[in-house]
Amino acid sequence: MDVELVQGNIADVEADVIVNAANRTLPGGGGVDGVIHAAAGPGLLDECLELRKSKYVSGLPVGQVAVTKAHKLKAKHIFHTVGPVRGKDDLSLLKDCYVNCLKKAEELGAKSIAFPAISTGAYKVPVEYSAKVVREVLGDFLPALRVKLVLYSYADKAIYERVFKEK
Ligand code: AR6
Repeated sequence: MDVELVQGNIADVEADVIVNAANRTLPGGGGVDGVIHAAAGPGLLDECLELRKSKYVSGLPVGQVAVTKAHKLKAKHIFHTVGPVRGKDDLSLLKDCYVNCLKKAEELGAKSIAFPAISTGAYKVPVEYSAKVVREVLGDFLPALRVKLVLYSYADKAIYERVFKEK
């Protein structure tokens, strides 16, 4: 398993797949979603709105993944996944986000994938909880691809490092 913890802006990370922490209606938003849409350009929003009309009329379900082109990002695909909202959704669905993205990446023949810490911003899931979920998924899944876990702050990266060392 090839896993790397990275501190930085996910839109600057090199990977075949960049994962977006989206919302159910796919129109873009703040946080990672805003940064990815800004870097990918307006074509991404058009594609997301089209997907919503054609495939996700009642919204992308929590834990599922929608695939778009990367537009102006250097990646091959952007995966849009919706994490659970703390206090509203079943938090075990966070695992589904990671598992479904990894499965889809393998299906598409991607060699690398970059994840943000899904749900740990606007959706208020603690970073420590997220790190434990990701550690478990990567332990179970043994992905053949290179996984980059992108944390926006050094403090969040330190939490991931600590949880990953507890293995
Ligand atoms: N690169 C990497 N990580 C980042 C970046 C970045 N450029 N910017 C923020 N983070 P969030 P969520 C971290 O809120 O909790 C949007 O409006 C951030 O510090 O992006 O799943 C969507 O449209 C946090 O640790 O995603 C949805 O409505 C993590 O990324 C909603 O927010 C996730 O924060 C999704 O909320």
